[in-house]
Amino acid sequence: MAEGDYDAVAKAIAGILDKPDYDDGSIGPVLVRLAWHSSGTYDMKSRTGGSNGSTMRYDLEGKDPDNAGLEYARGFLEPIKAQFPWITYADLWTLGGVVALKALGGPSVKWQPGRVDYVDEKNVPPNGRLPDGSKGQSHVREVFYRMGFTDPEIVALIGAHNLGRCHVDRSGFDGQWVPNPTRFTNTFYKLLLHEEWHEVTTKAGKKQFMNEDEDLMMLPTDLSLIRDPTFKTWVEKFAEDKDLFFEHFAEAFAKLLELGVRRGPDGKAEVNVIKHAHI
Ligand code: CCH
Repeated sequence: MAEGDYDAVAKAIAGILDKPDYDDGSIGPVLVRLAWHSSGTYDMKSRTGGSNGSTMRYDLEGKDPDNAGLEYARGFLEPIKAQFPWITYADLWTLGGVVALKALGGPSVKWQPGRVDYVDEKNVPPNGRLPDGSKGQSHVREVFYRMGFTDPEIVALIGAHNLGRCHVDRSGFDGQWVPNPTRFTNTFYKLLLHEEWHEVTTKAGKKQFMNEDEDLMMLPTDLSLIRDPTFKTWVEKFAEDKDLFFEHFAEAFAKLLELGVRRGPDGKAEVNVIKHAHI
């Protein structure tokens, strides 16, 4: 297989997405989450974190409770890494999300290779940079503004909750957002607006919201998208117009995967240096 043939890698990833004995029959949703969590550590001010470096390989980030369950996603991609040893993990994990999204009916997302794998754990970002589902709109804004996103981008990105589910043994939250969690559409926004949501406490003690039939759920952060008037205008637009949602999502997801990736003339990304305090 020719080195640098990313189309071949993408095809191989597409070939392993169906997995009847896992969750809802597809590893796609957890691959999308891996791509997001590997990128969502970015801090615009210090220019640290992000998908470059594949720092989740190191325990400090890999064992962050916010990343619980992503060891499955990383494991699912190991056979692909074995088949194409020249691809970096940082490129593989982001490409995995792009391939999964498309295969599950989502938009095509622009993706570029060139991320490197850091050779030590010096530049692993600290825990606590990813959003906490128990919180509200000011927390959501704080976390996503730190990455450099705008309100419409935030609402579009969280629309990824059209896919997959919460696992009580991973995050403490429990259930799925939409009836078909392996088909990427704008159903999440429609349900946010049109279902009646009431608060429940999960077996793990987390507060979340359920619809009247108690077969669908929302996180407090999801509900904040209709409690905040600016967010809500975007929820309404995306609920009404799937194409508009897809356009916004594709742009914002591509931006997410590029955060902190500064390529040199050779196409390879530079190291995002975390300055450690001098003691
Ligand atoms: Fe998410 N997400 N996410 N999410 N997420 C969870 C699952 C998925 C938050 C919390 C959670 C984004 C934004 C947010 C996915 C994609 C994205 C879970 C359950 C929690 C909790 C984990 C478990 O138990 O397995 C919070 C909070 C925010 C923002 O406020 C963004 C942005 C994206 C992608 C663009 C996907 C996909 C899943 C399903 C994973 C699976 O395993 O099925």
